[in-house]
This record gives sequence, C-alpha cells and structure tokens, in this order.
Amino acid sequence: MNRTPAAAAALLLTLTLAACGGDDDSTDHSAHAAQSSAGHNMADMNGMTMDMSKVGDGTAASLGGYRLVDVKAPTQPGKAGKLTFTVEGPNGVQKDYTRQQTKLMHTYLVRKDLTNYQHIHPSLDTKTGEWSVDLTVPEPGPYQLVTEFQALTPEGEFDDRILGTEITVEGKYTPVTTAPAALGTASVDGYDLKIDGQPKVNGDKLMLSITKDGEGVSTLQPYLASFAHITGFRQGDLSAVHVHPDEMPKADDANATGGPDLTLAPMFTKPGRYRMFIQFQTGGTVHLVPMDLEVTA
Ligand SMILES: [Cu+2]
Repeated sequence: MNRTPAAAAALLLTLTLAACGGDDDSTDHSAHAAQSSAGHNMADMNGMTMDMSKVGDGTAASLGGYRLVDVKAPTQPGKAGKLTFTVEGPNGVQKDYTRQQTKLMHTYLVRKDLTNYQHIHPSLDTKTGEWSVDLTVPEPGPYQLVTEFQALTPEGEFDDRILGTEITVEGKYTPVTTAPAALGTASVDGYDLKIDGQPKVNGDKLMLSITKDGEGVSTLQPYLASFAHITGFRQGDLSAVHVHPDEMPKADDANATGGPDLTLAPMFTKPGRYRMFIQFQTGGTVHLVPMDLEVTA
C-alpha cells in the first residue's frame, strides 16, 4: 500500500488526530514532528469512514503489527508514581512519532465503572522508545489504559493507532453506578453542555452546545489545537471513541475563539451506553466533564 500520510489520515476520520496545527510544544520533539503542521482541514474528512479494524478502539494491546509492551503503572491508590510503556511495530521498538493535536502521544485512563478519567501526555525517550509520565491514580480498581498515536509503518508513513490494556490499582474496588446527569447533558464550572441529535451507529452528526446562564458561550479557546476534546468509552468493554469538533481554530492562532455550537462527526461503530469525557478551555482554564449518551444500533 502506498498512501501518503495525509491520505491515510483522511481515511480515519473521527479518530482524526491528524495534524491540526498549533504545533508549538517543544518538550517532546522528534524527527518527524514538523510533518504534522501540514494542517489538514477537518471538514475535508467529513463523510469518510474510518477503518476501526486497523485503527483500534483501545480494547486490544496488539493490532495491525503494533504492540503496547512493558506497561508499568502505579499499583497503589493515591500514591505518586510513574506510567511507562513502549510501542513495538513491524520494525521493532518505535522511536519516531509524529504529532496529532500537538502531541506525539495521547494517553487516557478510565476506571472500569467509567469514573476516574485522566487524559495525559507522556514524554518520549528517543533513544529507547520508552514513554513515561508522572501518574497518580486516586482510587483502587481495574482501569483501561488507552494509548493513541501515529504508527510509523514499514513504508515510512504514519497511521492512527489506538492500543490499550488493563491495569489494576490495589484495594477494594467499589464501582460507582450513578450517571453524571441526564443523558446528553452535563454541567461543569457554571457551564451547561448539551448534545443534540440522535447518537446512532453510523448516524448523523451531533451538535454539542455550551451555554452559561442560558447564554451561548462563544469564548471557547483552543486547547490542544481544538475547541473541544471528546473521548468516550462504551460501558462494558470500554471501547474508545474520540472526536474533535468540525469547527477548528485557525492553526497557530492562540487568540482564536469558538462556540457555542460545535459539530461532531459520526463516531460510533457499536451501540450501547457511552460516557463521553468532554474537555474545553475558557479563560485559560481547561474544564472536564462527563456526559452519558445512549447509542442506538
Ligand atoms: Cu491528548
């Protein structure tokens, strides 16, 4: 297969962590980092279908020739520790990465009961290929660790991959079964969020609206080169979906503003109850709020 990185990214739409500008983080540079400032237009990707069998949904540690290996995570609740892992590809340990949403690696952690979500960005040791990041897991239980990155193929191209594995934090696990709010709604820090549209497998776009005191919020700031980051997990198998709104801040425009309505491309391939973790930024503060959705077949 001889696809350009851009074409590959375009195929993989909602997981679309492809190059959306804002490439100004110098802490984790790699040789291919510059490639990601190509600035694909998200709108170009609308209507494309993603190849989940190749990308993955975070439920498998191994997929399409890539493996998540040597995963070490804190095992004691509430104790500061470190998460480390390595990605192996067809040519051995992958040490060369390209950015998606300004980062070389996105990592999500969620407890089996869909609580205790964390979205963190490990740093790469380019000599060994090991990723590491400080991590404290406050509560005991089984967790799904999900890593999202661009796999470097033997052809020298980059393809989206989402690999995952379970980690366990010692202690008594008491699952929380209450929903955060009514389906399709959420509130955080004085902001009210609502998703309109029918969440459906291969369904239509959804609309996320953010209001405060009844007024639309149009002061959303770019966070990781997007007006919102939405990572969802399906209740039960914890399969992951990830989407960014079609409305994108202009690349490298730190003063860009967005909202109140954000369009979400179709992202679901399996029905069920999902908890979406929505992150957005206003006034320099990143807000995080869970929202449950029922996705029909
Ligand atoms: Cu991230």
